[in-house]
Amino acid sequence: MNVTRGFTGRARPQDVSGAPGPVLPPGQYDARQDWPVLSAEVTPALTAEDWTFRIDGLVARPRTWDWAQAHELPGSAYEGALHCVTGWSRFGMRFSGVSLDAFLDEVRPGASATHAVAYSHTGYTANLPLADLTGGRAWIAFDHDGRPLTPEHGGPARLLVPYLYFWKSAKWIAGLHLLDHDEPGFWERNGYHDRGNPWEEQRYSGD
Ligand SMILES: Nc1nc2c(c(=O)[nH]1)N[C@H]1C(S)=C(S)[C@@H](COP(=O)(O)O)O[C@H]1N2
Ligand SMILES: [Mo]
Repeated sequence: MNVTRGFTGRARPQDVSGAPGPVLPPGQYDARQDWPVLSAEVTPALTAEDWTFRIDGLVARPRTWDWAQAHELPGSAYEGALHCVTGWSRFGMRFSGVSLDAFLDEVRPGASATHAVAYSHTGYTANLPLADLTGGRAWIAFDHDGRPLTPEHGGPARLLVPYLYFWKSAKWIAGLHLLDHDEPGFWERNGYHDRGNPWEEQRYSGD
C-alpha cells in the first residue's frame, strides 16, 4: 500500500484482531455507520433477468454476458475499504462477484487498448486506464455482505474498483468500451480528476 503523504489513520477501536488498523487515505474520514447512497440518476428498475454486461471496442472477440453466463465465470471476492471523493471511507466492505480479469480473458483486449469507458444501464460513464481494471484490481460485484446488492447500491451488478475513488465504480454496470486513448466520463467532464487515486488525493482535475 502506497501512503504518499505520511498520513496514517488510527485503528478502529473495535478492531481487536491485533492486525494493523485500516489506513485512511489523506483527507478521508471513517464513516462507521450506514453506507451512504450517492446517485446522479434515479435508481433504475433493473432486474437480474434484464441485466447484461458487454465488453467491446479494441478486443479480439466482443461479447455480451447475461446474468446466467456471468455467473458461470469463477467467483471472486473483495474485502476491504472504499473511498468516496466527498470524504467518507468505509472499511471491511465485503463484496462478491467476478473478477474483471475473467471477463477480459474471454474478449482478449488488443495490444493497442489502453483505456476503458465503463457505462451503466442508466447512461452514467466513468473512464479508467485498463491497468486499473486488470491484475485483480476490479470486479463486477453482485453481492454485498452475502446478500444481493440492493438497487440503490447498483444492484443487480456494479463495477467495483476499490483502489480508486468510488465514483469510478459505476452502478448498474452495462459494459466496458476499450479504447486506445482516454475519454473522460460523467464526473471527469465535470471537474473531477481523470484517474482518482485516493492515496494521491486526486480529487479534482488539476490535483
Ligand atoms: N451509475 C452510477 N454509478 C455511480 C454513481 C452514480 O451516480 N451513478 N455514483 C458514484 C459515486 S460518486 C459513488 S461515491 C458511488 C456510490 O455508491 P453507493 O451509492 O453504493 O454508495 O457510486 C458511484 N457509481
Ligand atoms: Mo462519490
